[in-house]
Amino acid sequence: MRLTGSEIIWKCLEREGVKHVFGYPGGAILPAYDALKHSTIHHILVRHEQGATHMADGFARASGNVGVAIATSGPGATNMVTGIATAMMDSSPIVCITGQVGSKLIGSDAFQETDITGVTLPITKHNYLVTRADGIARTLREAFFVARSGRPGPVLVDITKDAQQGSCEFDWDAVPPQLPGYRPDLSPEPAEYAQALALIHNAERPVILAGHGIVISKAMAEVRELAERAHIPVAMTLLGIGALPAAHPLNLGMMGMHGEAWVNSAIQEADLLLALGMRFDDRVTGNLKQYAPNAKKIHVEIDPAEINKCVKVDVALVGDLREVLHELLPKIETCDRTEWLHHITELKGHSAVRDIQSLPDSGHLYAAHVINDIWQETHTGDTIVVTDVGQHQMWEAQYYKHEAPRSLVTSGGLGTMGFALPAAIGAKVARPEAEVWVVVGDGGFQMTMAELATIVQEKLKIHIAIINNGFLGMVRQWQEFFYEKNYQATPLLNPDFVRVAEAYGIRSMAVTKRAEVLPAVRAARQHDGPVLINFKVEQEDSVYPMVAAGAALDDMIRRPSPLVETAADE
Ligand SMILES: Cc1cc2nc3c(=O)[nH]c(=O)nc-3n(C[C@H](O)[C@H](O)[C@H](O)COP(=O)(O)OP(=O)(O)OC[C@H]3O[C@@H](n4cnc5c(N)ncnc54)[C@H](O)[C@@H]3O)c2cc1C
Ligand SMILES: Cc1ncc(C[n+]2csc(CCOP(=O)(O)OP(=O)(O)O)c2C)c(N)n1
Ligand SMILES: [Mg+2]
Repeated sequence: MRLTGSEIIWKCLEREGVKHVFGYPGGAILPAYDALKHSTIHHILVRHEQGATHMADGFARASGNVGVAIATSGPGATNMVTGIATAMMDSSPIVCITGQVGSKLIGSDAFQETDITGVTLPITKHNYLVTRADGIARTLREAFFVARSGRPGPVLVDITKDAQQGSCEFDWDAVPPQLPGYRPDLSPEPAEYAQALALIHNAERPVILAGHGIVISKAMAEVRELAERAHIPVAMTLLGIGALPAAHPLNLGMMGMHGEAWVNSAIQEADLLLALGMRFDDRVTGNLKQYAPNAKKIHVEIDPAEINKCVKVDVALVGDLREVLHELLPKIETCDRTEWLHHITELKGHSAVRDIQSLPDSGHLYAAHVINDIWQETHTGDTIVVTDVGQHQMWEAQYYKHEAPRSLVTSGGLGTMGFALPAAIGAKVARPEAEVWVVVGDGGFQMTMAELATIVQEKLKIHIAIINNGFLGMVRQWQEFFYEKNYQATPLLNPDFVRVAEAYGIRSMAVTKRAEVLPAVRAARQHDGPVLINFKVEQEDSVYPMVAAGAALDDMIRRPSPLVETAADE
């Protein structure tokens, strides 16, 4: 079949199972847009190319399938950079397709020419420049293969205008991926399994560190079986949340900078850390010199580059987590860890810090109340919470108890403000039957709020909860703790978010009191369309506990008592 390069692009996407793409047109990608009319694929017009990449990313995180974003050359492509870096840091599989100036013009500073493969080299898993129509099919097949296999990640395919306009024979089956140097299928040696088993069976105080890789490899059932069989408590990374249900008795909660105190203490006291699909981020370890000093470490990880990168380990099992656990599980013996589990329960008892929840209603509204009430109303259903970055993100992780994988979508590694609203659009497109809640700060919301128009144009029922504290709250917290309350550039003068939403035709309401939270959440759920709720919360609350940067993991700043309240009631 003879087709143009543009037609081949859409045919390839269809063959990859793509039903939706997120994009924004422009000169160098216009031939591809012209051929869209022949395709069954639904194109979602975004308001900024950063939004397209976060939508593709949110789509991927909510579904496990590859998300696709499309942009023109030059400014269209460079607007994608933040979204690509976000996906790269969190191993999210997206394919970004960009138009490029004609191949004969490359290097001439042609109109809207940017060397986007050069720009994105360090923030993509792989990228390509295609200059001929007959290179498009093979490249796109490889791009999808690379994005979704092994450790997933973003792949960018830059296609020149003449490659889109040219034509050639299209034969999908004739162009399988050819990547002889790419080895996503490593597996450990028998001796390494034996070492790991010996460490697990000899440990008295083991802790599983459960990471994002569990969700990526779909190893939830295997991890649960391992924990239950060997009676090992499980600590979650931010991106591992949902890998084991929050209500599971062995689930301790989140570790790290804003993790639960008893989790961090248990890690520091452990004699074995069993790290499953997590990469020892600095938010997770605290000071590396003082990290889990008495623990042997086993690292199960698909990417050899992660082994001994931050934490030196005793045994590394390099391979797909699910496959590795299939090998290990039959050999795991039941062990009695009653004493250790009892000790952790005691640690828990000593550090009851969730005081805001149990306080009588003082007239002040805390973010914790809002998150808790959203959780109470929505957690029994198929709900996806998409957060932005900042204090509200940490409160969500602490107060929303996630029972299912892919029910929390959040930017962990890059910590990209502006992620939530577009990522929620991607999540809703991926799983239209799910209830989608955006939990976003007043700062981050303003970074990508233009995508409200995309929500309306696509008729998506998304619930937006702005946790409005009038501050770039997380930065204010650092200024409070470490810069003598010198609040430079953190107080926000905000627009009236209710009227902003109304301007887009989105139903909206403001909430200032605790008693109003549940009714507002219920009203939003019942409304037939998107809803924005502006929750005006305590302005100078902080996230506790907190491990200061550079401090040991169990050296935590705790909530001062009695609770200090500062915001004036309106
Ligand atoms: C404001 C803020 C505060 C934060 N505070 C905390 C905090 O208190 N606690 C916390 O935990 N995080 C925190 N984070 C997030 C933190 O920065 C990291 O993003 C997070 O800890 C990473 O979790 P992870 O290692 O599980 O996931 P990733 O970074 O996604 O790593 C996943 C790992 O799994 C591997 N993998 C992928 N697929 C497979 C497979 N099939 N088999 C085996 N391995 C696989 C990958 O190679 C990778 O090494 C915070 C972020 C922000 C923005
Ligand atoms: C794009 C981007 N710029 C700057 C930062 C640094 N930063 C991290 S949290 C934060 C404050 C977020 O404020 P807001 O969105 O209001 O959320 P809050 O912390 O108040 O809940 C800032 C500025 C970032 N993470 N991302
Ligand atoms: Mg804020």
